[in-house]
Amino acid sequence: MPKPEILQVGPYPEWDQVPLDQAYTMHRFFTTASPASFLTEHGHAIRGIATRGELGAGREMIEACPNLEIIAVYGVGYDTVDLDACRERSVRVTNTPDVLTRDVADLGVAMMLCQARGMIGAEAWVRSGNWVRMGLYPLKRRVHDSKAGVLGLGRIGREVARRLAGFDMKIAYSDLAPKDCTTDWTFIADPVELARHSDYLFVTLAASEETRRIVGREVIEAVGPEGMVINISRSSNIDEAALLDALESGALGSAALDVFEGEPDLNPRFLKLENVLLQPHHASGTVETRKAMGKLVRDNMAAHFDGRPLLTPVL
Ligand code: 8YV
Repeated sequence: MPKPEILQVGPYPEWDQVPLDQAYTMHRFFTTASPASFLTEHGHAIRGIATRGELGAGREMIEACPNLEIIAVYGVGYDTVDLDACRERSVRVTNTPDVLTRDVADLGVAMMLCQARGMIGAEAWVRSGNWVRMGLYPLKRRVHDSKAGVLGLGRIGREVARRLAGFDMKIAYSDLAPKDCTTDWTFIADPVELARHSDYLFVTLAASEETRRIVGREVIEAVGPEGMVINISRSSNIDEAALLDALESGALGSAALDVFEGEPDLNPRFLKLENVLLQPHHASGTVETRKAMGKLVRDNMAAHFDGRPLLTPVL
């Protein structure tokens, strides 16, 4: 039996690449000089697409592979996969939920603490000799006893809230409806109201057309000049132009961001700001979690090609 041919949209670590190369004929799309002519030449042979959360698979790619059966996403987010195109062609889609939840929550909380206490600037204060020359580092804002808003109490939002409760923060959340959770967490349906109520607003929504720019000017300004927005979901959930305006004008106190429009080429306006913590979309980036994500991608693909039920199907 010939090995199934797979279109690989982005690179994987060696520990995933080796077993993938053993089981499949992997076409490294990201190394091709001419993606269009590559798809014309190989598209008909492709039975699977292996992609990453932020890279996805668009309609053009899906339609260029008429014998496509499955798209396996290395990531929990699948907003960059054209699900309509998949449905039209009965293409299965899998993602990697659960295995990354706690790492993403950990980084979100670390980002809040790092930014609130000015840890990046404090490090520079020590290294530059300012501590010796100028004395004590400027005072920063307290985290405990303050109010946290969690926009989207899904798997990741729930783990963020649990951690914040451990920092003695008061928790409120917004979602489509109240969730089954501790009564200490207050449900506030309207995102603007939630923002008004929050010193720290966490954006933990799964991105979709419905959530596009849900954190707009009104929400951002409701967080206010003393508040912070933390985004560990997708940039599309925030109106980035409004966020930049508010950070520049001081209408928003600060932000801590792991995701950006057009990443990794982020808007240069971000680089001039001191009130934003910039992270390179690495919330799931630990060895343990990335190994688990890679295994889940391979297990889903193996299940599909063996005719067994998928482990974590989206479609
Ligand atoms: C990326 C992510 O997939 O889970 C998601 O949705 O965006 C991330 O985990 C990761 O950066 C690997 O590319």
